[in-house]
Amino acid sequence: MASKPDYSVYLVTDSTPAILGAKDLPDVVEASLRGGVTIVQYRDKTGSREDVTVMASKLHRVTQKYGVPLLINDRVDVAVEIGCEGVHIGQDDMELQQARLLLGPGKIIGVTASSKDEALRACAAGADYLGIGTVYSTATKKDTKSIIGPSGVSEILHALHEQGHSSTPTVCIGGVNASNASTVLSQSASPQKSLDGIAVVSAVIAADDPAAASRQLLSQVICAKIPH
Ligand code: TZP
Ligand code: MG
Repeated sequence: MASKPDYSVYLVTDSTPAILGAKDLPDVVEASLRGGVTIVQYRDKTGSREDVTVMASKLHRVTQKYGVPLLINDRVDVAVEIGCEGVHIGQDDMELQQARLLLGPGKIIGVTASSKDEALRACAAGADYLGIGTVYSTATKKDTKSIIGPSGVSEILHALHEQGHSSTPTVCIGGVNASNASTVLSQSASPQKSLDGIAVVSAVIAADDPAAASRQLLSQVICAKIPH
């Protein structure tokens, strides 16, 4: 999987009954991949190391079938153990340089940023992409530090451009779904830099038909990327 990752529709998983329901996570992830999800982050805040490692391996087998990268949230050790494509770390997680050392070369390291400072610091430290948010308040993550709205995303994109980080890919996260994706993408864009994609949890994981939900999101991202 040496080609550049496609961040268009970035699925972040959630294994809690409130969002996943009684469904099987690998089945839901496979359906989302059939629908066109382009990158997957396995996020499990509560599972034991062993359980997370077992699930991560299952998910990796699924994502590999579709040639899509699998990233692990927080747990760099699990990513190292299963040999997946990378990790996503927040502001309170392991330092990026240490994650890079543990993962070795060629792996994807993404960082969450909710402000210009956080975004610029992550880029300076060598982040491969940024997850910008929280855009809208969401029941999926109740401890969000700040709700920045599309205008906050746009300010961060502008700062990235100004500081020479135009080429760092960005997705936004938080409350994004099929009914607001087009608006988020257009309103978040700064004149010189647009988002590369949208990151979603419940819009796909909680959907009755995750494949159809993913397809709908992908078509919105593709439409937003057409110059007009
Ligand atoms: N980080 C910021 S908001 C969020 C994460 C992981 C959850 C987004 O969930 P949803 O269901 O797409 O609003
Ligand atoms: Mg984290």
